[in-house]
Amino acid sequence: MIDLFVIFTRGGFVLFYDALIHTEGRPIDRLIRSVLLVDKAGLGQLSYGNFTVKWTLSNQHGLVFAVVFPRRLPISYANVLLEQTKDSFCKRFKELLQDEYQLLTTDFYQAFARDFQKILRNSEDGDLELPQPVEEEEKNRRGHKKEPQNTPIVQKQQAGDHHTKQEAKYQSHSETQTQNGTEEEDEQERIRRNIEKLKLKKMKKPESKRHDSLQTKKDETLSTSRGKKNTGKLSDKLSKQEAKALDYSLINSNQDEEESQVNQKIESLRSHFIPQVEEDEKSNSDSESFTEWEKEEEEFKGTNGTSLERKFSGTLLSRGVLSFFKGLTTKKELTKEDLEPVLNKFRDTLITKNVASDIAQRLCDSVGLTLQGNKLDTFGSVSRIIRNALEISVARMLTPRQSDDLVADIVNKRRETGKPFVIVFCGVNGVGKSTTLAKVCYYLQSNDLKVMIAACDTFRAGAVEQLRIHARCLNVELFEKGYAKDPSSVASDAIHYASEKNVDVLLVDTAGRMQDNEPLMKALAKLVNLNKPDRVFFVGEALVGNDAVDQLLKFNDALIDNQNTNKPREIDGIILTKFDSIDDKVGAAVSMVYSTNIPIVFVGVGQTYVDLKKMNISWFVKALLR
Ligand SMILES: Nc1nc2c(ncn2[C@@H]2O[C@H](COP(=O)(O)OP(=O)(O)O)[C@@H](O)[C@H]2O)c(=O)[nH]1
Ligand SMILES: [Mg+2]
Repeated sequence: MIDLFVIFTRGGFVLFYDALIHTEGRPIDRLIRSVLLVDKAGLGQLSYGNFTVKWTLSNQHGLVFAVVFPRRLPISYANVLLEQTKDSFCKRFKELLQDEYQLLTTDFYQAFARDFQKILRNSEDGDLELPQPVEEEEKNRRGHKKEPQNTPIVQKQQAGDHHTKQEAKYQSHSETQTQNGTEEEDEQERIRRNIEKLKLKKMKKPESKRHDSLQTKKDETLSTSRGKKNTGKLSDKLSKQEAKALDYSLINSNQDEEESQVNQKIESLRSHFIPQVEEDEKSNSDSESFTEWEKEEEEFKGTNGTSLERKFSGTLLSRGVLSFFKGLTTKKELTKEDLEPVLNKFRDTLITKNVASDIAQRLCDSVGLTLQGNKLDTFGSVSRIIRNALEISVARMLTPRQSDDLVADIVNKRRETGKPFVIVFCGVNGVGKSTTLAKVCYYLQSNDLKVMIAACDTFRAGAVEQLRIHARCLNVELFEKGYAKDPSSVASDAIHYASEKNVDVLLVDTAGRMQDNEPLMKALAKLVNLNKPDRVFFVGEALVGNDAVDQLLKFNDALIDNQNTNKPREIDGIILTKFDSIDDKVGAAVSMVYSTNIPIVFVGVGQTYVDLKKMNISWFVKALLR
């Protein structure tokens, strides 16, 4: 028995609707958001909550036909029902479907309702299909966990509002800043008193003495120069410097002399992490780092198709994958058979770039569905249409939802609640969590935000010391309680302390853990559950290929499974590190986004603080389709 059948245009205009029950959780919204808007129509089916949705498309008329049924009671005739309904609907309204949807009045609706009931009864009696295997259902479930929010029509309106809201946020941020400026002295005094109190408290514990020295360079201004990469091997130098700088005996023997030695070491480390540039190179390198990437991202924000098409109709893809499609005829509607050989080549290319083979197949199915049924000669040259379809598909896959404006969100929260914005970094050992946290700190400082770091990797020896060095190089305060403490309570104390100190953003470092280490995953879920951070970022290595996909899926699942709530927090964003060493093998990144719908927020491209980039779609598209 079906719960719902709906026919709607790709623009979100509902043409026919037959509902037997109220489908809790709005599975059709889910279909639109998680599948159609991100070009995953090739999936054909998704399971969400208690429901399964199956669909078919009419590319010729730009229509979607979808049926919803209970997940636990799969119907075997869904495909027959969909295809027969599509056939009947398109035949009956052939003329009107050319361009006049609005003429589909109640009469048409009622006439079709009778047809539909007939098709439904026949399909139920026919019982022609085999149910889908359980594993497939489960796979679909894992790939689609985000909550639906609204229909495409509503989404368009929201996208329009977005810009003005952002402007308002920034405006009010600068107002807050000016106001803060006048209260600066009081604030400094309060900070000084708090530090004194904290010092007294910490004196009782020998290991916490280092924490105090953080304040000694408080008034030093942080160099914000960016640009030229330091090509020297940082990791070697770092470990030696680290070892010396972290020698506690230095501090206890002769305070003043040792303090100045430590400061010198920190100075030299700082110059590694924040490479200096010549004055005349500064302006160029500034625009090269964050702003250029942001500009490109901005162009992608208008996902109504036009800006994407304009962007891609030009220079990209004159060779590579596009050349596979050269032989396609222009005179008739493209069929599955026409497309099959070229899509097979496309799939093989994707696999060579580390896209998991099942995902490569699904991407090809999506592209195929977009092209199938189109008469290419009516729109322009074959190559242009195909190029656009490919590029738009890939771009949509990599932007599963509107990416965040992190800085604006931070400013907004500060303005509305006065509380610090909390970001938790998690991931497997050695992937670059702490380094990435330091890079994000530098990025946020460059945006005039006051940042604090919380050392919640209370597990791995040296983790707190490593963060101390970063904190000193970045000239930010580190909240730490040493080792063997419960990380969730350290985070909770850090949040209170950051609130007191009027911090804008608190960055929480966590211990690395393998995705299948249950106790450690439980501890992470506890930290998230208890502290309700504003963002949970998963840090993964681009280098490890498809293992990163497995890590991400398991982290996300473990996070959900270990929270005792109906609305569990999930991973909000991915930061992919070591992108500087993967050439064009960007497939793992694509697979990660495709299988989870979680966006890539930043990519790490080196070991210094300036080596952090926002997700650059056009770079991905080029690498993937080269
Ligand atoms: N080449 C390169 N190395 C990186 C990048 N991010 C981090 N690393 C290096 O990876 C190593 C491990 O980083 P760390 O932050 O300690 O990892 P954690 O154990 O996850 O906290 C360090 O040597 C970092 O310098 C990156 O984007 N590119
Ligand atoms: Mg670490």
